[in-house]
Amino acid sequence: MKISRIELFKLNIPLKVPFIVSKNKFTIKTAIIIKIYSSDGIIGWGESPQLETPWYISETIKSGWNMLKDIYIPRLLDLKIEKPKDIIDEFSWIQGNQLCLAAIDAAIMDIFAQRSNLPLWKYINGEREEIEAGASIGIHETPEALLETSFAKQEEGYKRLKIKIKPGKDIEYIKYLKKHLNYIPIMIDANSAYTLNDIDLFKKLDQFNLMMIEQPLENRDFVHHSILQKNIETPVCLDESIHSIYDAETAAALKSCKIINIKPPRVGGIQNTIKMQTYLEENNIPVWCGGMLETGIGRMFNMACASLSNFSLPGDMRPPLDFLEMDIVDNNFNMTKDGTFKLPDNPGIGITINKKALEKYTVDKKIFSAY
Ligand code: OSB
Ligand code: MG
Repeated sequence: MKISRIELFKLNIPLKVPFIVSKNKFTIKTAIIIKIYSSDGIIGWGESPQLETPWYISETIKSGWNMLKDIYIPRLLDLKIEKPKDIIDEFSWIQGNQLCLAAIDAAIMDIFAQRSNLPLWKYINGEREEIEAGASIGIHETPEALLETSFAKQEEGYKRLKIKIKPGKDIEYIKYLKKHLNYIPIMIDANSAYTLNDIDLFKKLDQFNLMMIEQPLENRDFVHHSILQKNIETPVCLDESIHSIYDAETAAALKSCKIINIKPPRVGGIQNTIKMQTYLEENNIPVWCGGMLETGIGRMFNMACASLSNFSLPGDMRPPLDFLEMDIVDNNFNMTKDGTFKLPDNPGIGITINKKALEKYTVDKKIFSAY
């Protein structure tokens, strides 16, 4: 198979309400959407959920656009693709830029699943048709405001809440939530806002029986995370620290965490996700699927990955219309009252693009042709 045409769309979609985390405030969702046409007439879609600034990962919407345009796409148009792994091998010399690779990997996997006439989750040997949903909740002005949002999410049926924290908006907020929300499991996410000097705070948080603490310390700081994990009961979960299988191996060897959040884009796509989740399963580290406020395209790929065997904890799965002004797909991500989503049965990733919405939110577009 060769690729005959590629279209890139740079998107800006306003969020319904700002999403605030320790190091950033989101008001718009940025992303690069890729549409790949195979020489045998199949179309695959992918999303690169690039952020505006490099606070979470070193890539940005601008760097991603340039990398795709100048480095990835010219090579892709020259490539003969027999199997999905050819993509991984072709780009294995590139450092970083996993979000770019993830979009290409997604579109290629979409094409190969369609060629096999299988829904993507079955094509990758996913084991569950129903995905358990958790909600990620941003930092609020007051504990009362946080409770109001959290209560609403609990009532919608989510399986767990992930509460963003930062210094000064941590233990008091969690204490207040735990007092008023007594049955939904709660975890917290610090996005690297703390250091080992805060170890007493983390010891105190043990009393709340949190499901886990996500990325308390600096990105790449495997040693300090390991010291922290030895000193607290609550499982540490790594997010930003894990970019590749080598990072997962480091975390396992140093016992830096007990759980890992795999975001398929952050690790370079579905094929790398499969490899990582299997390695972690063999090492008794369960995983769950994180999100980057994706559109329906990226969200559907995440859900397909969440069907894999080691994704045994609820992931960040708020449906796109819960946070985006409008989605660019027509699929309704209808969550059941008990907090699950059913994966689609149609071949490939199973989305229907809303062309009008895609056009409306596109701020830049580029077309590449092989001939
Ligand atoms: O730390 O998990 C994070 C969004 C962008 C970047 C980092 C993170 C997040 C989220 C959003 O928490 C979760 C979601 O997509 O629902
Ligand atoms: Mg996180």
